[in-house]
Amino acid sequence: MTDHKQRQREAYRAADPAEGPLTTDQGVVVDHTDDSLTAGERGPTLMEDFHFREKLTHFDHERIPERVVHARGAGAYGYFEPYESCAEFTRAAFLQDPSVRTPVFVRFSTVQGPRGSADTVRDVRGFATKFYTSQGNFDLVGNNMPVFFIQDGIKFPDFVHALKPEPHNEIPTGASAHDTLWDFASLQPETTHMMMWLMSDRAIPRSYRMMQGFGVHTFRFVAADGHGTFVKFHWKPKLGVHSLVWDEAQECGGRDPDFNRRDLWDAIEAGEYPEYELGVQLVPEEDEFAFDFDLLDATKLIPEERVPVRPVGRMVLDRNPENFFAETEQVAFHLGNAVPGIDFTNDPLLQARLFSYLDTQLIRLGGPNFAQLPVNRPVVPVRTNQRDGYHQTAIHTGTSYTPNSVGGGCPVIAGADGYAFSHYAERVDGATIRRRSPSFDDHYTQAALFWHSMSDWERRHIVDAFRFELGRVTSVAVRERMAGNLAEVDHDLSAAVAEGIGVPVPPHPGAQPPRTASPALSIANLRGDGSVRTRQVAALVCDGVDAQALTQVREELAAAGAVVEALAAHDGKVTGSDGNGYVVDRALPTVASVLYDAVLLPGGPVGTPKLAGEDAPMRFLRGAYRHGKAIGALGSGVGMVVALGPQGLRVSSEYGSVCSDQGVVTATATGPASEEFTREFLQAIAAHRHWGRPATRC
Ligand code: HDE
Repeated sequence: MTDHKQRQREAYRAADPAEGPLTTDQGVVVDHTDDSLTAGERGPTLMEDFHFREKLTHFDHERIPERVVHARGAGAYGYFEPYESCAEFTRAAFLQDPSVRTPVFVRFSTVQGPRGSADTVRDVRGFATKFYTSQGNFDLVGNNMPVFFIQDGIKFPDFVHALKPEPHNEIPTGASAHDTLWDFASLQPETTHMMMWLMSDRAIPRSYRMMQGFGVHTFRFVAADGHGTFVKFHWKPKLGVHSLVWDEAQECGGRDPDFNRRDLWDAIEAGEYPEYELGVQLVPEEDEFAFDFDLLDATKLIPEERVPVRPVGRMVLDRNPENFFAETEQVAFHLGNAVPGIDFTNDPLLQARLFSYLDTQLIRLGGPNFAQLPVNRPVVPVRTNQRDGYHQTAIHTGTSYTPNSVGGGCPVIAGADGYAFSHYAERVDGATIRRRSPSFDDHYTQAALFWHSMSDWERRHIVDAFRFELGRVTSVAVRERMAGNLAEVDHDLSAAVAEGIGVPVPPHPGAQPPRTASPALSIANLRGDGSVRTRQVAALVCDGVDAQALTQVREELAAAGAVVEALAAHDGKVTGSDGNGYVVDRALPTVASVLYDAVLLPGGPVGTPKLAGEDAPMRFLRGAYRHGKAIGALGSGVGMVVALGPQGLRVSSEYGSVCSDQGVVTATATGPASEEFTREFLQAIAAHRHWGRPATRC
């Protein structure tokens, strides 16, 4: 290579260096960037100000089209490592060797809202993982729910048009409670199963770190000997599955629209790396027809009790992106990014996605060269005959066709020796038809399975969610039709919903689906490792706070991994009962109880009675109580709990005794908290929410 070419390449690689003076895009150093070039101090701006024009032009073009769906997202880097070799089922390299870590990038998202919409809306969450494997990139583009709204991808534009804001006024943002979605759902019974999931607490996750992920479709593993096995992918979060309360989720949308994004970012910055276990459900090909549903139907799941989820590895997210746009926005997922050992099935939803993702990147990223963007680049060499196009950054040399002799035959074509991708040779024959398979017909059995698998409180939440959503639908016909669909799932469910939305209870359809349950579907059974790591605890303090109690409980909670913040009416410090100053982490007016998982009331004879008489702390406490969050009260802090007027809740009344009822842990003693208090409080926090709480008088 000539010196000139070498220098050019080096200059290219060194583009955007961190140090040195400001330049133009051409590398010309500029002496001024705050005033445009004008003819005289008050004169017209001159066309020859190339720096001004370049700066503005670039700025004008800073935005790219947001994703049609999943526009709102947050990403993180990490790694995946398998527990053991999966060679028996797949030759995918990243699933072979426990000592090999495969880098990953994950993007979590909501579906309906635009880029700037709130995080805590009722919606499905995207859970898309790019594995940078030694065989090229593998993308597992999943959701936090194991089924989908429709069975055939040709219906996706219809579904998304119905889900998106109404076309005339672009309302509602990020929400599903509107006429067009429910109109579609009521007319398209295949959505029923997914609608049950959408109305469940899964649709309002507490954190991206606390939700499951699912590949949804049935994929195919292919082993080195060529045999195939059907596979469904599952991610299970180490911290368990936890959700918000709907009322809280709505308030959160206003208090902190970035709630889930911030939570992910903060946890990674604090070294609390989110961790998920990858599991697979494996079905031998000979069992393809062993189920009472079709494995190719994405509105169905395989109950875990029927085919257990086999853990195969773990993923840890340990690095935040450096630049949101460059990485989280420009990442381009595609179902067709598959590696040898992982293949597709004839699921018609999956097949449609194989077209759509590549197509969407062309418009979103402005041309065919998006795989060259750093976040999309594989970690293995890329040798193609693809050339040119918008935003080409490679400087190709040599020939660009196969076969060639001029270029020495390069790049050569790999032989059939097993390391190249070769499509699974599935036998296919049939007439060309436009008709759904009758094996996709049953839309209610699994919706009923989901319903009957729920705990009492999950069922209550589902009924409330249907009442909320349909209660916002203006068309009575849609409300009635939807109640009719639900009657096919469970008549009691439809009656409870119908009553809430003011439509007649639909007639009993006669037969009902079996009342079977799959315990693995209930989040009541998915509590994770029971730890309180990263749970946010608000300690309400004021002058005169019991210094010993505050310091001790704070330290004990922190030792267990919880994050405790002291909140007071003002920033700065409060003076403790020992006369020392205690730092206030946040002023109460800047926060709200919805941003915390638990409340600590450390007591103190002077200040706490005053707190009980103030609006802001009591509002904070009332919110936490109403949303079922753990509350720990010591000494005079117990008085604040009593001031709420919880009817029938047991609180500690005897000096020194500890009482724990429905996640409210009280101890009337002053000074250091007992071991029993801390233990009970930690358990209450780990339980996440307490649903049986009696109402309060205020
Ligand atoms: Fe997507 N989907 N999808 N989807 N999807 C997109 O691709 C599409 C489906 C999912 O963080 C788009 O790059 C069709 C199921 C996630 O960047 C688009 C169909 C599941 C993400 C697209 C589906 C998903 C997307 C929009 C029906 C769960 C965000 C921007 C056949 C298994 C990825 C983009 C990210 C994004 C099309 C159905 C998950 C338009 C046509 C089922 C997590 O290509």
